[in-house]
Amino acid sequence: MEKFNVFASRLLPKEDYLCSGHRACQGCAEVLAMRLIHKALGRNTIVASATGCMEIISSPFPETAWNLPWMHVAFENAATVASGIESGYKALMRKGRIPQRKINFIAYGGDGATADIGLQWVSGAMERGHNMIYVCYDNEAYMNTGIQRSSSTPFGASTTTSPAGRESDGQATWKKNVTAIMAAHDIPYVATVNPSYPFDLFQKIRKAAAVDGPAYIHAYSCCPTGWRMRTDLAVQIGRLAVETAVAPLYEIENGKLRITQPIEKIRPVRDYLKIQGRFRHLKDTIIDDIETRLHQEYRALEARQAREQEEA
Ligand SMILES: Cc1ncc(C[n+]2csc(CCOP(=O)(O)OP(=O)(O)O)c2C)c(N)n1
Ligand SMILES: [Mg+2]
Repeated sequence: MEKFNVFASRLLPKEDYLCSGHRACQGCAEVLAMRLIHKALGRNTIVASATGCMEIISSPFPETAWNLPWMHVAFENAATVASGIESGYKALMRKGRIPQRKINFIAYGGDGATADIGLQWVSGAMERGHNMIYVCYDNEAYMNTGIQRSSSTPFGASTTTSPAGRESDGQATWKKNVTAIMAAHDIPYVATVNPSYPFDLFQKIRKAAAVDGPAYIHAYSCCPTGWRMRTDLAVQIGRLAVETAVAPLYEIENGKLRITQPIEKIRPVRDYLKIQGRFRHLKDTIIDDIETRLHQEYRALEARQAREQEEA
């Protein structure tokens, strides 16, 4: 994609199921990811959405931006509701009350809903083997309630509950690896996606919909409001996140890991951090620690991929 001048909107389906007129902030990558996901899934889709930015901006009563069956559920249990809808449809089809057909059952949660408050519910739905997709929109904080830190907030980021100042360098813990936790459930498909790589995203969502059983998708999504960055850099920062190994793109299909956007030479993480106000306070020594850790994590992904290719 670097080498070609691709106009993505010509190559992707025209239909939109999340329509214009919603109230997302300028430069919101979450809403872009969501729109692309629904282009990939098509019409036969039912959505259960946890509370969070994506629910708030798309369904202010009495309006809705959804052109699909869509249900707002409590913060923690979108996965449970989607799994119940899936089971209900399965029973109705088995009893011949409705015709057999392929329906995509999707649950959405932000990083707060997924990594913290709904973690056990997502785990339960994945473990029970429902034929559904759970998508976590990771904007790395509780954004719609005012930028509070979550366990998915990266080390060093300043948020309203991990503020940088004289006594603190921002978030003091390393980002929880929810993708790895979900992969540990041994489900058929797990992948990371990023709306700055629309074709990669598109293919992964199609795969997630095609597998028989649960799929987990972790969508890296920048939030210019919470990350204190320029809104016109939203797509660029997604590419920087991949090139600096902040958010590598990979999939784990039936237990086998494949890096879908391999990095030849990892870019300095400073290129990524310096355009975000939430990292403005970071000293060089802390940036070096962050970089060391990111490189270790990326090398571990490469090593796993190589080991599994050898075993195959
Ligand atoms: C049990 C419960 N606790 C807290 C809230 C208040 N609340 C609603 S949305 C939200 C933040 C959501 O954060 P996240 O899941 O990361 O989604 P984002 O807004 O960042 O997209 C909070 C704390 C709630 N609705 N229910
Ligand atoms: Mg969030």
